[in-house]
Amino acid sequence: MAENQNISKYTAENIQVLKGLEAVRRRPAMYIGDTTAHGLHHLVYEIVDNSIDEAMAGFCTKIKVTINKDESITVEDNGRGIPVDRHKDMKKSALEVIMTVLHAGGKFDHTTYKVSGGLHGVGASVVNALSSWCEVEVYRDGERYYQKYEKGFPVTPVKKTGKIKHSGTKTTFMADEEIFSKIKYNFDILANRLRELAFLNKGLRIILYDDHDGNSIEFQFKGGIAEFIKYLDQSRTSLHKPILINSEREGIEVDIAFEYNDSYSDNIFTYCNNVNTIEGGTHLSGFKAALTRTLNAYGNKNNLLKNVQLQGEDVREGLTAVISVKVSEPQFEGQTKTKLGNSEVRGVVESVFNEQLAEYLEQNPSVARRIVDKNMSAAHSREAAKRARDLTRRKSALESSTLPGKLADCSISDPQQCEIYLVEGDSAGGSAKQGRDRRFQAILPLKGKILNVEKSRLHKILANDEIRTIITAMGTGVGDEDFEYEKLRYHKIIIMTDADVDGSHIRTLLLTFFFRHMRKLIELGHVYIAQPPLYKIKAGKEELYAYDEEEKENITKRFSKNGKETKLNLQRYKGLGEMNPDQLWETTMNPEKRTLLQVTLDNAAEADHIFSTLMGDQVEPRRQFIEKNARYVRNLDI
Ligand code: 0RA
Repeated sequence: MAENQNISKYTAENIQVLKGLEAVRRRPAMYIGDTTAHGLHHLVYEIVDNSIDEAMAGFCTKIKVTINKDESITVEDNGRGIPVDRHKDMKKSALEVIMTVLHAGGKFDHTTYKVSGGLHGVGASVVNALSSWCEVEVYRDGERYYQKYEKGFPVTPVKKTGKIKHSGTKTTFMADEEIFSKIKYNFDILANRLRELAFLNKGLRIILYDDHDGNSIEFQFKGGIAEFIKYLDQSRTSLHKPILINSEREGIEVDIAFEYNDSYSDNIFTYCNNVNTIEGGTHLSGFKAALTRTLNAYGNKNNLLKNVQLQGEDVREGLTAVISVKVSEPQFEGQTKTKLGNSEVRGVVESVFNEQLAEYLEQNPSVARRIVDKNMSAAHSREAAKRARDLTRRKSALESSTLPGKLADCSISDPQQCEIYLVEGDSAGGSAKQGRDRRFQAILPLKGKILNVEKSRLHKILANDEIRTIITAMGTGVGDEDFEYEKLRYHKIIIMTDADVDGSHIRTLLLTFFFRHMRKLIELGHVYIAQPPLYKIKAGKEELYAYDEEEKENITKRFSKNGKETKLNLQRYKGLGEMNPDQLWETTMNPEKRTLLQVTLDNAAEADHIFSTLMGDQVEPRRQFIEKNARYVRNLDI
């Protein structure tokens, strides 16, 4: 009804607006990815990105995000304020155009902003279209301006509402419950992205406030990505202070910070215009090429290499690096549109990094020495591993072509239809084997503790039987060069452990392994966590399962109201082994009934921080982390 009235009011030049908003509401996933929690949080990032653009242009120093009690979101900045003057072509205010016309933000106008963030770059109009209501206040030239919208349509004109001394923009929106399955924001998810943005935009103050409980957090990093490196390596022992490289060339701004630590992981995070380019791209390849070349050149010149040629993997062992480039017309490619495609960026990053790293090494010989020593130790270990492999080549070739004996494989061979359960313990493994649908479900029981991969080099990890079994079952191989996604044998990898401390430890060990050595499987959404029930409740003849405390409470309440004659019998499952094969199938494995928790990787830097803290050597950061995140750790979902 309301929309029809709007149509009759609309003139020819507004047809464009109508079409745009309709398209967004009809196919929201095209614009924000999906309409689950992921898409919901994306709305906040879209609005924040506009304020970040204003900060990158040098006019905004502070952004405040508020989760309001009614689950609306307010984003306020102290920039210049969105212009409110009349837009020549559109015959209405610039504010209204930005809020209602698809792609009308500054992003398509390079005269306004040289670079602009945002992955989708869809802007405020998309958030507006997907909101039941939205209000914008603009503070500009001493005046306050206000406009309100519903489902993207203006319901008031742009009005003056009083005088104000400072400038800025304040947007409040209420995500539309007709579009989103659940409207509930997660403080930690928002905090993690805002922290990342604060690291990437040196000096910018970003505040997150939750009006439900007064919880708040403020980020401001005067050291920018150098502080990002310290944060990432908080639980690792670094070999030197972060090295910083910064330059602008051919209109491309390059910012690099890195340090070596005594671990074996290779941790490079790349960004273009504040977007985390998970799949890498030209900035990453320029960086890698320059790192290998410059360290070899320095080592040779100073006789530190002794006939060894450092390989890429040698110079990346124990490296934590953040690469951030700002480009005016970024091209995002790849499976998840997070691979930087601009070819000119490769050369710029490579030459800037070559020159400045060489200069740094010349000027800091003791740090340079420590770095090359670390590289050499990695090279020696790689060569030793290769000799060992060559010696046993015939044996391992045989091994890798046969599937592990304890794997109960499925009969279907199309990986898309197949799933594998990694099950804790032989007894639960036995029940799973009996209970499964053997056509498409494979079972791999795992015995004892899995090796903590956070503390070992790849060749040692590969010497571990349990890990080798997992790799062989997956079919993909591991490592930088040897991982072959196309050979993945199961498209669902389901971790099924007991709901106790040991189970959660094993789950974390497995997740750490996938995160460090088969990250793509997580990135592409192949890794899941099974959700076995916590309780069985017998009410008279009925048998019910409760998967969390809340569900247990609800069920018990319902039956105690039903009348006194129903007898309740509550059984708490301590381990998977307490369920017989039928029960395990019914509650946890039957695709028609089970719920699986998909492991997602929204924020790779935060996931690294979590894993290195949980699995690393240093006790104090781990203790603090677990104390602060007791609830989170129990349901670790990175
Ligand atoms: C001046 C010019 C333009 C944008 C802004 C200020 C501005 C926009 C936003 C959005 C959130 N906060 C903001 N602060 C300032 C350019 C407008 C255009 O080119 O269409």
